[in-house]
Amino acid sequence: VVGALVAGTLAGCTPSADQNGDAVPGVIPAPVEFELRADAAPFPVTAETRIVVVAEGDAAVAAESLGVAERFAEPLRRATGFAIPVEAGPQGGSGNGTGDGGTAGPAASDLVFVVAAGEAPGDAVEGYTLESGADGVRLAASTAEGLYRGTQTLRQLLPAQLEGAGGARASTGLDPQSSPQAAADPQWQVPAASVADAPRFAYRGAMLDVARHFRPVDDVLRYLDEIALLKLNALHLHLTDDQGWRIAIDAWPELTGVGASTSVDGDGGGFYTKDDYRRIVAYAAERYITIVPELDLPGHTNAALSAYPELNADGVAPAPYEGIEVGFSSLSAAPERTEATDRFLADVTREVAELTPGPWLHLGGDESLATSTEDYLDLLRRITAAGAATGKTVIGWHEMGASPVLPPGTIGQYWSFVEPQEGAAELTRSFVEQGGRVILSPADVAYLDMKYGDVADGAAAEDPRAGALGLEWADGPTTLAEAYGWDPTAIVRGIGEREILGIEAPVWTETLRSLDDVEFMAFPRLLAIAEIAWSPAPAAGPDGSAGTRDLEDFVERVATLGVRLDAMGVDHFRVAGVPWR
Ligand code: TNX
Repeated sequence: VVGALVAGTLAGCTPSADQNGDAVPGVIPAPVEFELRADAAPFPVTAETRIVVVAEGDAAVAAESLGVAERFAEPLRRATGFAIPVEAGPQGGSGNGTGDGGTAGPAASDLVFVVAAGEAPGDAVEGYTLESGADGVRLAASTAEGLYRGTQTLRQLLPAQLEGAGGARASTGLDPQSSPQAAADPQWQVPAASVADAPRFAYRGAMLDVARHFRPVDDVLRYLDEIALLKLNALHLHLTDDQGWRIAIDAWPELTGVGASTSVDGDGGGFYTKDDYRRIVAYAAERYITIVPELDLPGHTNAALSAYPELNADGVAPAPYEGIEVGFSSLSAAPERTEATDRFLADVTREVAELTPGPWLHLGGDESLATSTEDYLDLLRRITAAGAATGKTVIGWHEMGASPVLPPGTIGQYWSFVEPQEGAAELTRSFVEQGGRVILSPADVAYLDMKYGDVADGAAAEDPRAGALGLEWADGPTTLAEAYGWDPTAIVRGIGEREILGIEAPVWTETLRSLDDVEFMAFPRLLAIAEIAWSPAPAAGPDGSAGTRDLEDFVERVATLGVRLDAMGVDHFRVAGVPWR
């Protein structure tokens, strides 16, 4: 039987071809255990197919699980034309399984979604198991969240045409994009497979800088859809910077009245009303993604300073800023500004925290180069205290580790290089020494706004954006292989598996004017970061040395997922070294 497996566990899950020579699906991020049985009959999706949801526990869990099933069913209905009803199974608990018209027990033609204690490997909140074959599909998890993550694997096992016109993109209600693949008539089937999966790190994030260039709500919703496919569970919104303040604050209306009018290069302003932000939070929650709002303080504050003279050391509001320099602006630590500054800090942190159901509030702390160390530490103390007073756990860029009085549990976000630059390692360890943990975003591998280092080939060579978009300060351009080839536990001495809350890939938008630009920079490199965040560490070498990931296997799966990105209408750079189809 072993010989019949075309793919084994992570180390050997090389995609292969079925009897027709068609590529079988590869899944990104790679599951912990993944077997595809090419010789076994697949599960056919037909007009009879139902999704039967069997949820143990209270009615809320059942309702939530039905919601997850509905979100999976919608694009499948649209793409196949089949009814695909979602029904509560015998233990569904919502009354659907009894009386006349009650749901019959699961049949071989059904997708059965189970949510019950003990179903996920290790009972992990986000874990799931998946069994598929001719006698049905069984997707099981311990929570609705785990079920949702599992549906993203199931989605990747179905033909890419699932995502085409009328597919997942259309479920956002945003202009659906057709694709060349949408025309073809695919085999609606799930290959025979066994999957057991759970994430390596609890926090798997993407960051979008909506301050340098504002992105409207619909663009953020699209990006949420895209990162959900990769099982990311956090979207960090960089809401404020020198070039714009993008979130309405009732107590300080000119933050957006004045501070949201500009962006880099004068490309127009914009901001989120509180209802806009609530819409983003709700859409993210349906995908089990936590919104992490960032108010970048005390530096990166020209937009706020331009709106309120009383926040400035000299009492004079500066002009709006449309350049891309950093490190020139700061709140003031002067005694005569204390009252206004502390009122500002209390109001902005409270109002944003009130809008945010997630546990985190990111308060920046980076590149505060316009203050003395003494003033910086004084401001940090007041900023983090204001943040903690909201009840949220504070996150800060690693510079915030300079503060010896961080609120309990404060999380540090590391943005130096794979080889830590001056002081970054010490600053990062300070968070752990004070009881917190660390999010890793090493800029030379995880900053998706760095120019592509991959030499383009074929048609890609003619894509002028590869040379034009992005910055280069983080040790030059970054290749897909570099984004994939780093080990989170080997960055900062003393920061190992237990100290790492997770991994995040930021997109800064100084040079990025549209969602297409953002997507182009993020894809495919975000696939690499998502896999590092979710998939197990590669097995150590026989001599105990750190293992390396299988780049060849990865790029094959990137090529497979590329067809899906096309169908979703997600712009991406066809980097050299990937056998794009
Ligand atoms: C550094 S990383 C910044 C941002 C820039 C980015 C550009 C960090 C905490 N600060 O202000 O946008 O580089 O790559």
